[in-house]
Amino acid sequence: MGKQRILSGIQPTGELHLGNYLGAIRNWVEIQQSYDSYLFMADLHAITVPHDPNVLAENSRRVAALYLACGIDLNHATIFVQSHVAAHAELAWLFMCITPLNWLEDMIQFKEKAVKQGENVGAGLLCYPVLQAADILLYEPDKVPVGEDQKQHLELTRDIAARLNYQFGSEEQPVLKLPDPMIRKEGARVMSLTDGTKKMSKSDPSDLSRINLLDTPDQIAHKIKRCKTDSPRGLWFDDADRPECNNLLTLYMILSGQTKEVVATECQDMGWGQFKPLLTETMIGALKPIQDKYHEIMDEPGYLDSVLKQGKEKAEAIANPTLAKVKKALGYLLPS
Ligand code: ATP
Ligand code: LTN
Repeated sequence: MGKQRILSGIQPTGELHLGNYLGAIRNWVEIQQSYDSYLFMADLHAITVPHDPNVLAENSRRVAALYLACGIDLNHATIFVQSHVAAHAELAWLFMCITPLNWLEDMIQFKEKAVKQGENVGAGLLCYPVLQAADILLYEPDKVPVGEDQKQHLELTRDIAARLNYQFGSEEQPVLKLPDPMIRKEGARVMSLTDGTKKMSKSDPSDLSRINLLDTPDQIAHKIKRCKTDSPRGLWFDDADRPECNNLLTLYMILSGQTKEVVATECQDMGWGQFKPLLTETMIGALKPIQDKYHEIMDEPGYLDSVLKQGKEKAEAIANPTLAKVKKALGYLLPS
């Protein structure tokens, strides 16, 4: 039996941050030896909110370079651009026609992002999870490693697959395979530096709310100096009244590679004045190898483009047959 397959993606909508790394990419890297991985830049999703056409292409390249810089190994993984594989948009349309509208109106991410858009909510934002379902089901993955915020979208993906199987397949011969989410507890929800109750996010208007993977040591030091803290003396985990404290300790724990018990003991009597420089140093040290590798990759002419060209071909070899299978089940006349 061959290796199990995983699939995941990130939108190239801005700078990748620690939440993307700890919630998603780091997990892909840790498990990659045991799986066949398909990782992409979700650039079709990136235009569901207003976007700047001058930076979209470059953002996709930057995200690809960061995947590699974070340790994704092309011996185990295929990296590609979502819009390079036309099957994503086509399958999304087919799914759109079997997905009840009220399933989409219930999506938390839609509700949150729609509020921010005011009057100008595009239909694409509502249909975002349908496209995501197409991204996933095209590759028939066993697991989909994502951060906690994507749980609901993965449930919807399974619901869409089950509905299609029920309507157009049979119990013995399901058309699509139902994938399992893979959500790691630790780092699955990195919180904003300016509000410990909100997730760290690319789309937060304040850059002070997040640590970007490419932030310079000075920027990191500045952001940690300014991040929100509280007044109790001593630092401890898991106190619902101290979300910022829990978030910063967790970041320190993961980035320093220490256990929770060791960090809890080390920091129990610390004040913020002592802890913040420690966290700053740890973060700068953890990000430096990623940043060095990133610049190396970006400086090598033609390298990234060849990775993405090969990625497109390998992705299409899996995606196109799945699309054809769905079209056949739906009764389409296939080209001869
Ligand atoms: P946006 O703000 O533009 O919606 P985002 O910062 O939430 O973007 P995505 O592209 O939506 O990032 O997410 C990419 C991956 O990173 C997903 O697997 C998601 O679960 C994970 N992720 C995003 N933010 C966090 C976070 N704060 N903590 C843990 N994982 C996260
Ligand atoms: N919606 C995801 C990005 C994404 C994705 C996917 C993740 C688009 N398509 C398929 C996993 C599998 C997000 O993280 N915001």
